[in-house]
Amino acid sequence: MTTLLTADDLRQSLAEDARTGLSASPKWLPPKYFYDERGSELFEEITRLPEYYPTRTERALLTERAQEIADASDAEVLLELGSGSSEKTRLLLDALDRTGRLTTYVPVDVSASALTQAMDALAEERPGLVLEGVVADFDRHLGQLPTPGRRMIALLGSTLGNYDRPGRARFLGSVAAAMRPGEGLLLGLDLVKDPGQLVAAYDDAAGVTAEFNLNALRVLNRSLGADFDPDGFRHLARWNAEEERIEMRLVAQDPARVELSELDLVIEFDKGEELLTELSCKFRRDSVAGELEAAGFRDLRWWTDPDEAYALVLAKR
Ligand code: AVJ
Repeated sequence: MTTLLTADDLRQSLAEDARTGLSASPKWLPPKYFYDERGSELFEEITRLPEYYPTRTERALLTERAQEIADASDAEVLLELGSGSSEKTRLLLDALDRTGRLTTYVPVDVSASALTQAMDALAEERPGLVLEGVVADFDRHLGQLPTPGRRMIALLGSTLGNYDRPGRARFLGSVAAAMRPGEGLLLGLDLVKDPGQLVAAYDDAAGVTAEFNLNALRVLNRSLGADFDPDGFRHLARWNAEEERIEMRLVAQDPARVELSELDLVIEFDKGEELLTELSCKFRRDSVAGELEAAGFRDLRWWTDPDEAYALVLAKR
């Protein structure tokens, strides 16, 4: 396993982002710090909720289309950004295996523990597969990722939706810059649909998403010596129709004063003040095609389920 991002680097970038975001108005935090051990568990739980259709829709699509995707990609290497538990990856690995060209799987994640777990399981299941895990932050290390053959780079789970439009242009531009001609980018994307269904997916009846959102405060408490009282905040998921995205926030139930001892920072919340913790942008075929082409991708292929809830897109560099 290669480490481009140590636990200390991650803490350092959390410190910088928390200082910037919590001092801003309105206040915000980037979602990548949700995924500590508890956060990753809660996210896995979210993917099994009845309201949260993206994971199971993506899995069904992959089950049906993995072979077409693998054939079209012509890849020798699957590099997966934000691989997490590498659960859906197996469908792609099986299909790539059947092309006879697959040699290597490169899972990339900010969580060393998630990577180790996923790689241990895969090593056992697939003795012939070379595993080159990389602990990295794909906002920083795209240019340093391994190229042990022609790659298909996968970003599944609609993770691209965490970026706003300018963020996506920057991200897709860096991905394109890190790729060789003929390599493929596979994106899983959640599509624009009925707002009621979208809000339900981010505000489930069992309250798991609320716990996931509030866990961000626990991460700050532990990593930065903060003293947030999670009980003093409420989970909010709102559909922003203009920007076509779900916005997750935490709302202060009362005025609050929070000390972040390791940042030497005190922040104040008014009653009702909101902290933006996550954007989850939803996509349309035409705008995705435009954004990919603008970033330097070509030969787009698009697969969707019968309800057009979710899409897989393969683009070539
Ligand atoms: C992993 C970022 C794609 O936006 O749907 C799920 C995270 N947040 N429920 C998403 C998430 C709340 C998820 N992504």
